[in-house]
Amino acid sequence: MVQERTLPKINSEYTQITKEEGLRLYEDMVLGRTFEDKCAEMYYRGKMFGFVHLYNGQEAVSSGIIAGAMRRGEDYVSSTYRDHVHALSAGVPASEVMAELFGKATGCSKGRGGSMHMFSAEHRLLGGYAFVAEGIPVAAGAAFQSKYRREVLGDRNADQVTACFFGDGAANNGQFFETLNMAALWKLPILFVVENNKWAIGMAHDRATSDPHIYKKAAAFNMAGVEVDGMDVIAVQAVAKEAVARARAGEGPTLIEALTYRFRGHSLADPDELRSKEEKEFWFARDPIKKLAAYLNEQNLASAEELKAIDRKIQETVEDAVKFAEASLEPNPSELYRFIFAEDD
Ligand SMILES: Cc1ncc(C[n+]2csc(CCOP(=O)(O)OP(=O)(O)O)c2C)c(N)n1
Ligand SMILES: [Mg+2]
Repeated sequence: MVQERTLPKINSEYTQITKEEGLRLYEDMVLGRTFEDKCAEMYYRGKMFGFVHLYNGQEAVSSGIIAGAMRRGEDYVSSTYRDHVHALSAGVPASEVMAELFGKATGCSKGRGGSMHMFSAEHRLLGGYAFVAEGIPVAAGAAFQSKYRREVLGDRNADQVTACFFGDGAANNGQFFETLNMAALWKLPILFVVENNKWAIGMAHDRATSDPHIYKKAAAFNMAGVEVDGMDVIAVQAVAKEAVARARAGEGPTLIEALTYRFRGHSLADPDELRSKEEKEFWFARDPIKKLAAYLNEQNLASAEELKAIDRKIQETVEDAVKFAEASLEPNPSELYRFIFAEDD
C-alpha cells in the first residue's frame, strides 16, 4: 500500500490567481521540465560529464516559490546539486545553464562548475552545492546581510528575502538544526524550503528520521512551519507569498515542507530500481504541469491552444540553448587559475 499524507487545504487570500500569473507559472514549469528532458538526452549523447541530477516532477516547488513569490534579480536563492531548474526560475538564461552543463566558458559559472555548481551573482543565485545541506548556512549568511544592511547600516531598500532549497535527506543534517536556530533567534528574512521527495538516493525518508513531518521541526525553534502539496503550484505559491510577506515585514523565517516526488532516478547514473511501481504511479498521476493546465482550462484562464503555444516557444528556447552551448568555446587552459579569487572589474 502506498501511504501518503493528507494535506491541509490552503485557506489563503493568495490562492486567487490571474491569467497572467497562471501563464507565468505554467511557462516556468514547462521550461524546467523541457530543459531537464533535454539534459537527459545530451548526457546520454556524451555531451556532459560527472553526475547530473534532474528535477522532473518537482517543478511546482521551484516555480511556486521563486517565479511565483520572489523578486527576480533582487531576492536570493540557494540550491543543491539538483540546481538547474532553480537557476532557470531565478532568471538565469537557459543558454547559460546549458553551456555550464557542457563545461563551456559561456556557462553561468564560466564552465568551471558543471551540473552541481550553477552560480549567478546577477540573478542572486548563491549556488548549487554538492554537499548535502551545504547551502543552508550560506543562505542564512545572505539573509543576515540583508537584515544587517537594513537595520544596522540604515539601508531602507535592503528588504531582500532569501529562499533556501534542500532535500528531506538534508533535514537530518546538523547544519539544518544549527541554522534554523540562528535564523529564528535573529528573525532572518529567509524561507527554508525542504523538498520532501520521500527519498535520499535509496534511503526512504520514513526510515531515516525521527518524525517524518519535517515542518513540525520548526516548532522546536519557535519558527513558523507549514506543509504544502508540492505538486500544486498554486498552493506552493500561496504559502510562499505568505512566508515572503512575513520575512519582509521583519517577522522572521518560515520552514516550508513541500511534499513532492522526483520522476526520474536520483541521478542519470541511477537505474531507479528501488522505488515501487505503485508508488511511482501514485505520484506520476499528480504531475504538477498537467494539474495546472487542467486548472487553467477549467477556470477559463487559458485555452489548450494558448498552452500549446507556450510549449512550442519553450521547446525553441531549449533547442537554442543547446545550439549556444555547442557553439561556445571551452575555457582557455591559460585561464586555469582565474576565478579562484574575486576580481576587481
Ligand atoms: C554531506 C554529504 N553526505 C553525503 C552525500 C552523498 N549524497 C548525495 S545526494 C544524497 C541524498 C540527499 O537526499 P535529499 O537531501 O533528500 O535530496 P534529493 O536527492 O532527494 O533531492 C546523499 C546522501 C553528500 N553529497 N554530501
Ligand atoms: Mg529527497
